[in-house]
Formats: sequence, C-alpha cells, structure tokens
Amino acid sequence: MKILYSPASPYSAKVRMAARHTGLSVESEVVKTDDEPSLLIENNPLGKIPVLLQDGDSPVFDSRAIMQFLDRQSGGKLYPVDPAGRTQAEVLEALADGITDCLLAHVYERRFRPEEKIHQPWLDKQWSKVTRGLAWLEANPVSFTDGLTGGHIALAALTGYLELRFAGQWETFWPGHRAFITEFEARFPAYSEFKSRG
Ligand SMILES: N[C@@H](CCC(=O)N[C@@H](CS)C(=O)NCC(=O)O)C(=O)O
Repeated sequence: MKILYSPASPYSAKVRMAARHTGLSVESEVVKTDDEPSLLIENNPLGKIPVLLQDGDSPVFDSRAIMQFLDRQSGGKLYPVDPAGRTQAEVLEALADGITDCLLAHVYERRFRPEEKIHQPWLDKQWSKVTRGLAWLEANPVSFTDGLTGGHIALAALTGYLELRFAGQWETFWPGHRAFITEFEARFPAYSEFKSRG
C-alpha cells in the first residue's frame, strides 16, 4: 500500500500517522496537487490528497475513508470496539477535520484569489467556526481512556497545521492544546516526524 501525500497537508498527516500507529506496511509518495499529476487524477478524480493506493485493488479516498479502511485492515487498531467509544472517537475526528476544512478555506482564499477578490466576511465566518471549535475543545477536554484513537490522531494533525499556518493566532482559544500534545506524544513519539511542515 502507498499513500499519496504532501508534507504540509493535515489530512495526509492524519492518515500517515494512523498507518504508522496500526503497524501496517504503508509507503508514502509526495505529489503536488497543483500540478494535477496523472498518478493523482487517475486515482482520485477530485485531485485531492491523501489517496491510498493498493496493489490490484481500488484506490481509497478521502482521509476518513482511509482511516476506516486502515482500521479494518489492522483488526480495529484505530477506533474503539464499544459503540459509545467509537462514536466519541469519530465525532472528535469530525470536529478536528471540520476545523481543518475551515483553515484550508482560509489558506485557499488567500492563495488562489486575487487580492481584490478576497472576501473578508467569508474568512471571518470560517475563522469563527475555528475559534468556536477550539473553545469546544477547551470546554470538553479530550480523554484518552480508550487509548489512542483516530480522533486523537486527527486532532494532533490539526494542531500541527495550526502551528504551521496560523502561529500566534489560535493558541489562546485552546490553551489545553499543550497538555493534549504532551499526552499524544507520550503515546505516539513519532509525532514530530509526521506533523505538517511547509
Ligand atoms: N475531505 C478531504 C479533504 C482533502 C483535501 O482537501 N486535501 C487538500 C490538501 S490538505 C488538497 O488535496 N487540496 C488540493 C485541492 O483541493 O485541489 C479529506 O479528508 O481527505
């Protein structure tokens, strides 16, 4: 198996960390989405990463489908078996990914639109979702009672992306992020190897 990714991509960081955590043998290959290489487009018509390629079988995208796939392949190493714990992990992942979606909307608005067409109210709306999401995390501290889950991995991937692209702008909304990362790194020491880098 191989994951197409880019070093800055938070969703890619999530699935690559998850693959490492499961112990499955998964290679990685960097692709540049802006160039729309055929390897990417032929395996994901949306032209987005991450994509997981399997020998002689269909590609898997997007990141949440990959997470569920890796969980099945590894006999359940990413999500708790008990329904309540599993739902909690999946909702945490949905929150982390949802905040990441808003951050990406910010980055793309500024990267792909000419300066005079950047729509500040749209950016403000996305940012309010980000800060509400971070405040939610502060009010509802993440628990590790079920061990490390796909939810924690998604949240660590989000944190790495916040550090990379939004340094100095988000930390006060979720002061608990330090305790979370300390606990996460204790359970996944390779974090710094995988988190988003520009
Ligand atoms: N919902 C998708 C989002 C994937 C996504 O937006 N990836 C970004 C990189 S972080 C991308 O490929 N952007 C290029 C594009 O949208 O053309 C997932 O979870 O995999």
